Amino acid sequence: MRKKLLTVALALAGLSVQVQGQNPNSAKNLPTVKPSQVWLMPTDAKMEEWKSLNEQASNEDADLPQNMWERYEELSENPVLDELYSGKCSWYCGGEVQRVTASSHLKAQGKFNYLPKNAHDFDHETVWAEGVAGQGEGEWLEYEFAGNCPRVTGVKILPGHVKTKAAWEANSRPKLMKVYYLGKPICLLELQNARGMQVFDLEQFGPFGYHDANKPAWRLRFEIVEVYPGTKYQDTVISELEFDGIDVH
Ligand SMILES: [Ca+2]
Repeated sequence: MRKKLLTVALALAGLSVQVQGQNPNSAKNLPTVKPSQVWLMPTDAKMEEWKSLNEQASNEDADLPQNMWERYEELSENPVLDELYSGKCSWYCGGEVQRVTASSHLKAQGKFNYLPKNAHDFDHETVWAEGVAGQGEGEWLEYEFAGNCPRVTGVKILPGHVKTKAAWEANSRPKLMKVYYLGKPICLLELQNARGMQVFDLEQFGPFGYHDANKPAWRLRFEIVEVYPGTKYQDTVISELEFDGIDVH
């Protein structure tokens, strides 16, 4: 009798192992989300031109000739520049990220650092780069929000080192990222191999957060699952990872 019970117990244990083998947490079983929009960076030449005009336009004493203003406005219409530098209304009018952390980061080199906060500083030239050997699969960026923070429904990512075309090609960029909410994997983001801002709508899984001061802080994690390899370095880089959402305005 005891032997029979043991056999049943082992059979049940075997079944349990099999069920775990089909764990919904494994990457294959998660829903995949493609970008709803991809906004390409301006060419390097246009970016240099915009930067020069932007500097002149920002100088209060400057009196930019009409044709230069028009050119500045024309270049500023690039959706990535508009998103990062126009100061237009967005989720950030009420939303705020409390902290950005990462599993690792590349050591500073000269005047350049690769800290996680660089992925959320609204500057396309500063970047987070993971700091482990190889392409950084399994490394992650994590964002912490306060309980009263407006809720999040989407993510905008500038993958790779977008500062210049050369930097973008030389470094690796994420191809597949696993999103975790409250520590649980919820979906995979399938990024294009494109030097531009990639917009992911995640309403179907959210909204994330509470918009309630009585609730605790919460986190979203983005883990590198697969990469598009760089031609020169094995460092996987993210220039920006920002949010969109509700409860603002
Ligand atoms: Ca940045």
